[in-house]
Amino acid sequence: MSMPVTITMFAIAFIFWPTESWPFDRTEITKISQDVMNEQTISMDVLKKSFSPNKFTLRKGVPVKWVINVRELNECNEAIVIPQYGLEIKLQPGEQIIEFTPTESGMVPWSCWMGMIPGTFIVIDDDESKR
Ligand SMILES: [Cu+2]
Repeated sequence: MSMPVTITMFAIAFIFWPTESWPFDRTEITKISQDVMNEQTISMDVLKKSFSPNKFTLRKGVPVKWVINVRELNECNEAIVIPQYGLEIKLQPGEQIIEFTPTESGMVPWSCWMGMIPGTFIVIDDDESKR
């Protein structure tokens, strides 16, 4: 089989290959990597006297999944307030996921509902993190 014939056959196979079954579907690959770029997940344990960790750096404009693992629930830590976002999160034992998108850069303090156990989000511009 001469080279030009082989190339032609491959070209024909490529043209008639059903798009759905083509293993290297470019649109699918692009979609997955965009999803990774377009969300940020943070995890935190709720303990008797602390949130651990209690300081997170977030990228502005990127949806956040805040995985809260409540291990030692009590009257003090049963709710988290984020005044700047107007959020009050009631906690239950076990894992819960809070989703939000920070729209402004800067410091966002939060705490237990009594203000005794503190925490902070540091929201940075996406441009800053690329530099
Ligand atoms: Cu408290």
